[in-house]
Amino acid sequence: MGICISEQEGIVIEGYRILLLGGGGSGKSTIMRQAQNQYGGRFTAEERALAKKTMHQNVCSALIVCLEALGNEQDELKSCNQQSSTEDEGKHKLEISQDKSGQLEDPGTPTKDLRNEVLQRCKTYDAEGELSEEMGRKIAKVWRDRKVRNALKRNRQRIVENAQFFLNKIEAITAQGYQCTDEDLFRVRMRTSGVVEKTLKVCGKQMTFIDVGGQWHERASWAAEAKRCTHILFLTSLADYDVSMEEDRSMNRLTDSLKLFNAIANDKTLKSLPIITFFNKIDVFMSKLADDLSKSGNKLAESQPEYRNCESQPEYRNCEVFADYKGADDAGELVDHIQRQFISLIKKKNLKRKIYSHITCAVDSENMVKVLTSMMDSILSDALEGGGLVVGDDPEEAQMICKAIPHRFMLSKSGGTFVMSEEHAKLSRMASRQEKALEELMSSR
Ligand SMILES: Nc1nc2c(ncn2[C@@H]2O[C@H](COP(=O)(O)OP(=O)(O)O)[C@@H](O)[C@H]2O)c(=O)[nH]1
Ligand SMILES: [Mg+2]
Repeated sequence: MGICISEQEGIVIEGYRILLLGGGGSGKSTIMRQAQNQYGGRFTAEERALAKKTMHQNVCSALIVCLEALGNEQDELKSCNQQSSTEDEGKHKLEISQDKSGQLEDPGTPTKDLRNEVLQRCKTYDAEGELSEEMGRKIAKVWRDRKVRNALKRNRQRIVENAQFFLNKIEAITAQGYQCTDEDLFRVRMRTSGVVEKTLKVCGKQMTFIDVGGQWHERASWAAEAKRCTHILFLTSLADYDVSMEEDRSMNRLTDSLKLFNAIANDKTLKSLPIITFFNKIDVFMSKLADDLSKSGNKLAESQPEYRNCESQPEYRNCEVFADYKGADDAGELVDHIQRQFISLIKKKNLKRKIYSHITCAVDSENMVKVLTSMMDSILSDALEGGGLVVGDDPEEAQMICKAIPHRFMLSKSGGTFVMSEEHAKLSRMASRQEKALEELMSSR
């Protein structure tokens, strides 16, 4: 297929044009980089050099939040600990006072002076600079401090997800001559402004990915871009259930994403465009949830004494998306619920459109190879008829899991790909149709 005629306004579109939509930080640019890596060439030296500086900047922003918060958090902990038993009280008070005076708590724990020095350097970091090897060593020392790590954990809503990944190898990434790896490029947070296009050749076909900024002020340009596209790739971060919007702190990011999806999926002018949805950041979701569940109730106290008496319900229950949720504190059920909330928004009259859905981890190349291959096959084959059909990459396995747990939405163990089906009998027909379609596709290549 060389030319597509858009049904909207008779606009002639060359090849396939996939518009990436979703809130800021949902993973659009990362998916684009994964597609580039899979179907385009290797990342250039310039891209790697830019990523290195941005990586250092990510580290600095994370440390600013975490080191500044450390003092405040210790005050909060103090009041929390005041309610604890007399025996514990003494112990925790001692810990706090030792830290406040800047004394060494354990051998190897950095002094307050070193933390301040690192904080000052982070505050003066500018986009043109790089962190020196010496500063890398100092940061490493600060990062080894359990208090600093805990502060990062507690403030993760305000810190880019992968800061921890970079901090864990801070000495390597600040070493002279360090070259960014592919994984660094997937994990670095670079904010997109305006519209970025990348045209790749997939099985001899031209595929253009259009990446746009996800912040509110950037969204005005989306409608114009959508008119020139053949597919929408919508991204939601599963991990956003406890994160608020930068633009409006009272708005939860997952709720905003749901509203955005509603507007896009039911927009009259876009109704002919198939939608591919990626429920992304499954890795962050899983680790956040595990933390969230262990903190709530009293379970937490065993492993983290500072939370003793800080009893609370799991954070996800405060998110509007879970307002009617009656299920268990179970990752599979929760992800299932999120997907239902999104897919059920598609109005009946729009159900004829094709919807493809995947659970993804955009920083995991292995997962992305599978998901992107499946997505490209779906786009290229165009042979899968029937409204609301969602295709996984491993029908046999999905079938098996569906039989075992008769949910409407199923998570495939292999690639994290989602298969949607009313019941497994239908899924089985669907799977054999898919296999046939893929066979035809392969033989026509
Ligand atoms: N751990 C993890 N990080 C992710 C995932 N997807 C994206 N990220 C990170 O989230 C940050 C924001 O991603 P980005 O693609 O820039 O979001 P965009 O604003 O939608 O373009 C980057 O640091 C990415 O590396 C994921 O599935 N897992
Ligand atoms: Mg972006």
